Amino acid sequence: MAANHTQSGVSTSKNPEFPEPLHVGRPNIGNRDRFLDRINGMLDRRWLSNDGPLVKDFEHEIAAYVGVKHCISLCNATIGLEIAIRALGLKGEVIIPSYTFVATAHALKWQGIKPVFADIDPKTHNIDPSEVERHITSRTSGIVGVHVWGTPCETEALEEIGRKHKLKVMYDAAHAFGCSRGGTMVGNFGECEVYSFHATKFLNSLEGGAVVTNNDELAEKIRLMRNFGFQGYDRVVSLGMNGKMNEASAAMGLTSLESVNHFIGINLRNHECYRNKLEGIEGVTLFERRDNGKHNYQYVVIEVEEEKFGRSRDEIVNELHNHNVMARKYFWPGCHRMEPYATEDPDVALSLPQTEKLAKQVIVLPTGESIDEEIISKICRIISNTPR
Ligand code: T4K
Repeated sequence: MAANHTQSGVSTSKNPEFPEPLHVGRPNIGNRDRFLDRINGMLDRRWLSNDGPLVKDFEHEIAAYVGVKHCISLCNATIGLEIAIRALGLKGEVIIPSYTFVATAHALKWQGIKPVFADIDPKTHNIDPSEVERHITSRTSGIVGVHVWGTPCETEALEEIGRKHKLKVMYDAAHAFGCSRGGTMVGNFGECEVYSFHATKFLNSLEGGAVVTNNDELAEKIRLMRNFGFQGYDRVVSLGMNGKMNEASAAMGLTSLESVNHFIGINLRNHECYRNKLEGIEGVTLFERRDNGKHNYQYVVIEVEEEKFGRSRDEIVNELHNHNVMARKYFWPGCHRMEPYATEDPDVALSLPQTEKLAKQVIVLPTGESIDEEIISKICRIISNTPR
């Protein structure tokens, strides 16, 4: 047996159930021929970036799918967040959850803004609106909600707080393409929303992202900012950067978009299979959305209660890694325990009890096209047989 180091740094012996590692975030690939045709067209045209025809098509198709007026494609969601934050004029302090991928916090910090972490609702894993208000100060300029795992935030409550305190509200919708809150698709909430089309996301464009908004003025500002502020050939009318999506990414994005129903079907099948196989394992609960909106089922998330299961979350993760199942501990330990935030505000954990608790309980399991019932059965057996 070979020595192996897991995410937690614990050295264990490897006893792989699977010859190849099973990764969380394995990309779903649409129709290869359609993708390659698009790539060939791109090469024939010799138009590789800068608002090319594939990018224009992609933006049009995304906006139509979501039912939103504007889609501005970008090279990734982190840059998308930064541009949106800047275009909205956010400054000073902005309230966000700590239970998110660190990009949400970094995008603010990179723009010279202090992310202020509010606690989450353990039922939804999303920012708790009732926790937001107590973090508002005279320096607060906005709220960035994150639709964690694709579950939409409590948008009405957040936007009501925004109106009351004159704060701008926008969303990090990196996980939530194809999801809705009731009958409203994510993409239509707040001032704007930012999708990620990274390889690991439900809809992938290799790398990529987009800001979607129903606000004409904001859309125009963001379009300028993503292209150095250029309006026409020689006229620069604002500060800008290079946030453009390229044509190969748009080719992948368009191809993925043609397969969204197929991807949802596979993810849903896997989700239901995990639910069946995990049922009856005391102390291990599959996270389920409790509202009735559309969902992409991109993340299979379990919560481990050590007192009931008798083994810790980390022991399960180590055991899965031993068997080549590369489960992840998203979003452990929470942004507030990452740098530079931990050093800047060492006591902040005290105000985040739900975040602290959840970050120690969650495991994200593999799903997608490369997973089937037999694999899921084995994964659940490994979980259930984790040694004490
Ligand atoms: N906001 C939120 C809430 C986010 O979750 C994210 C990104 C962002 C903003 C920023 O979006 P982008 O700027 O990236 O568009 C991964 C992704 O890189 C990241 O996009 C994602 N969230 C995050 C949740 O997951 P890491 O650091 O865990 O990546 P890594 O390299 O460990 O890969 C994740 C897993 O995917 C591994 O198990 C391997 C597998 N994988 C990955 C790639 C790229 C594959 O099987 N094939 C691949 O091509 O961040």
